[in-house]
Amino acid sequence: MSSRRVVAVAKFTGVLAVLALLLHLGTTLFSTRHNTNGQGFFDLWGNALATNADYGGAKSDAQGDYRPGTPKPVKGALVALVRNEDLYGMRMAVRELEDRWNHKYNYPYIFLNDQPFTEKFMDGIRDLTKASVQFGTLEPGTWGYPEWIDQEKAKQERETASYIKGHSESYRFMCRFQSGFVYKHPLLAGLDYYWRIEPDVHYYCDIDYDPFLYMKSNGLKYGWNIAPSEYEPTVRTLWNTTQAFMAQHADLVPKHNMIDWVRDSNGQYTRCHFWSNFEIVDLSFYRSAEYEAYFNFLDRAGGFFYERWGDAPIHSLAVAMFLKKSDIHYFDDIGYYHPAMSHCPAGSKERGKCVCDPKEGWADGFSCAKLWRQVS
Ligand SMILES: Nc1nc2c(ncn2[C@@H]2O[C@H](COP(=O)(O)OP(=O)(O)O)[C@@H](O)[C@H]2O)c(=O)[nH]1
Ligand SMILES: [Mg+2]
Repeated sequence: MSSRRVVAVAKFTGVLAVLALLLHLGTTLFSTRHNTNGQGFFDLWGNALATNADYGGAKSDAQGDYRPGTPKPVKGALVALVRNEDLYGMRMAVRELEDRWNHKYNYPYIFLNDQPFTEKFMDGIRDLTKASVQFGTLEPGTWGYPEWIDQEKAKQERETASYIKGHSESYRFMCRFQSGFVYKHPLLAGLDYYWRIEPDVHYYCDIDYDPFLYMKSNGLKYGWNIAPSEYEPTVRTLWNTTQAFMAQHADLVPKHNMIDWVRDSNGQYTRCHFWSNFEIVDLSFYRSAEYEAYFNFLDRAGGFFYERWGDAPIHSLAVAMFLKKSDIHYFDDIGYYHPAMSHCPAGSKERGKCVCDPKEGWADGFSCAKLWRQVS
C-alpha cells in the first residue's frame, strides 16, 4: 500500500472510532435520562461519585445502612420550608450539603410549601441527590391567622413596623408555622430528628461524621451553630409573656435548666437565641406536652402578628426553660453561613477541610455564644 493510502485508511478508521464513541455516549445518556426508576441525567455523575472511594463512596458501601433508600441508624431527615421561587438558593444549599456530607449518608430530604411545588422545583432538587426526597404542602390551619387574632390590629403593626420584614404578612405565617406546626406535618410523622436547612446558606467544611447519630448516641435534644441577640422591636412582649407562662405552669419548668442564658442578673431578657435556620433537633422535644403548652400560650397572646415573634427566639426560650445544658450541643465544628452571619470553626484553615477563614467567621465571638459557655 502506498503511504498516501495508509494515511487515508488511518484517517477513515479514526473517524469511525470517534463516531462509535459518540454513539455510545449518546445511548448511555439517553437511556439514563429515561430509565424506569425515575432517576435523571445527573445520576450518571451521582453514581460515579458514589462508587469513587475519594468521595466516600467506598465507606458508604461498607456501611450498608447509609445507601440511598435504605433505613438509616437514626430516623432523621433534612427539612426545609421553601417557596418555588427559592429553587436556585435551595439548590445551592443542597448541592453544598451533598458535597460536604450527605453523599456519604444519604439521609432523606423533606420539602414543605404553603403552595404546591412546581415540577421544575421538584426536578431541580431531585437531580442533586441520590437520597429520597419528599415534597408536601401544609395542612389546613397551620398557615395563616388563628380565629382569635384581630387582623386589623395585625395590619396596623405591619404598616407601622420599621424593623426588618416588619411589613410582611407571610413572614409571620412562616414564623408561626416553624414554631408550632412543622414537626406535626404528616411527612415528618415517622421522624425522630430533623436538621433544618434553608435556601442561600453555605456549609463551609466537610462533615466527617453523622450529626444525627451523634445527637442520638449522646442523648442530645437540641443542636445549634449560631447564637446572636434578637432585635428588640420584634419581641417587645415575648419575655413578659414567657414569664407569665412560667408563673402559670411552674410544674412544667424543671429547676435545673438553661434559663440564665436568656435571663440576666436583673431578671431582664438577654434576647439570646439560637438561629433556627440551622438546628438539629430531637423532635420529641417539640412534641412534648410542655413545648405544646408553651406554643399554645404564645399563640393565644398573638405576638406572631401584633409584633413579629420569630421561631428562633421561641425555640430558644423553650430550650432554655425545659432543657439542661447537657441536652444541648453547640455544633461549633460545622462551618456555616446564612445571609448576614457566619460561623467558621477555629483551625479550619489548618485542617484544610473548610473554605472559610476563621477570622471572618465571627459568630463564635458573639456575646450569646460566650454566655453559653459560661452558663452551666
Ligand atoms: N413556602 C414558603 N416558605 C417561606 C415563606 N417565607 C419564608 N419561607 C421559608 O422559610 C425559611 C425562612 O425564611 P427566610 O426568608 O430565609 O427568613 P430569615 O432566615 O429569617 O431571613 C426559608 O426556608 C424560606 O424559604 C413563604 O411565604 N412560603
Ligand atoms: Mg433564611
